[in-house]
Amino acid sequence: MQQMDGRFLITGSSGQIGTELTVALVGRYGADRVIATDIVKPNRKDCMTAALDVTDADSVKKLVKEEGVTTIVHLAAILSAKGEKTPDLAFDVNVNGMRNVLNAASAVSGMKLFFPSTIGIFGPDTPKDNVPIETITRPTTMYGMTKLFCEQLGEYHFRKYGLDVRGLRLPGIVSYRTPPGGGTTDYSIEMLRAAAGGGNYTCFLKRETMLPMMYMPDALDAIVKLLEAPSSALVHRTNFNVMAFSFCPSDLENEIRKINPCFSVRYAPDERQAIADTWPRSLDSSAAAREWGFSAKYTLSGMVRDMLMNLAPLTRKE
Ligand code: AKB
Repeated sequence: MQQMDGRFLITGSSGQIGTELTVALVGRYGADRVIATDIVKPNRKDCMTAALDVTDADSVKKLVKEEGVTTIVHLAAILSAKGEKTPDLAFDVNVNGMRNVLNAASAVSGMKLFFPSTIGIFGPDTPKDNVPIETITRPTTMYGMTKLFCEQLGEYHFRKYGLDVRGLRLPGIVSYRTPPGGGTTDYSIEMLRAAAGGGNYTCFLKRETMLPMMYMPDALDAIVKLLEAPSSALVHRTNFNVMAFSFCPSDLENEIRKINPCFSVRYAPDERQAIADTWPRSLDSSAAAREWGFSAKYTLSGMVRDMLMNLAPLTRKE
């Protein structure tokens, strides 16, 4: 178990990444070191839990102060597809939530803050392949615009108040424990769930839509590595590009078919296609590798095998 003073506060802990990252942090630092929060009090027994609305500045400040929080993992956010349906909510949760968390964090000396940014901060003018950290960032979605602002607001707190802020631009994250909600890359998980349940799938993106992706164990490993990196090693702060591999829906379909030859996908792109069309195909993750040792272990075929094996018993229960 790693030694640490103070506690982790996780916002949005009931979401796709939060449910698994909470388990990882409890395993690494101990149950009494982790407070899992979400807008509805999380239903879990492995650590302390609380209801926390990140748009309520006073509640965020109070919890941080009263519970001796020294690291905030700020995951609460509205993702791309949901953000286009509810832009005001996305603005409120993503921008005001981040501002409240940053203000609470900067008021405590020695505080560390992690938050995920996204490939959504890129836009149609960004080059498509091997995209560097510094490039044209003109997102066209509310999600992308708010997350780009979060990166910049984080940098502002680092420069102005010395807050130890760290952030990653995550690609699509594939996982089986908690379904994601409201993302554009969610098709991949839906496809794998359909295959594991013995059904076929209608995909909301075109078969050739190539996007950068990563399997959850590699994402958790990346977050923990970035959190634990010595501050002095970080040249970048809130905008590390990371990805494991790129695939398009038909690559995933073909990979599933190697295990389940009867599986088939129908392609019926909807409004989420326009979001995916503005995102890059691949990212240059070399700064993350150089500055804090990022590496991803899973390949597409390894991920598909592991997903189908783990989803089979879960989809039987559903
Ligand atoms: C989404 O699809 O909105 C997210 C993301 C790529 O940030 N998974």
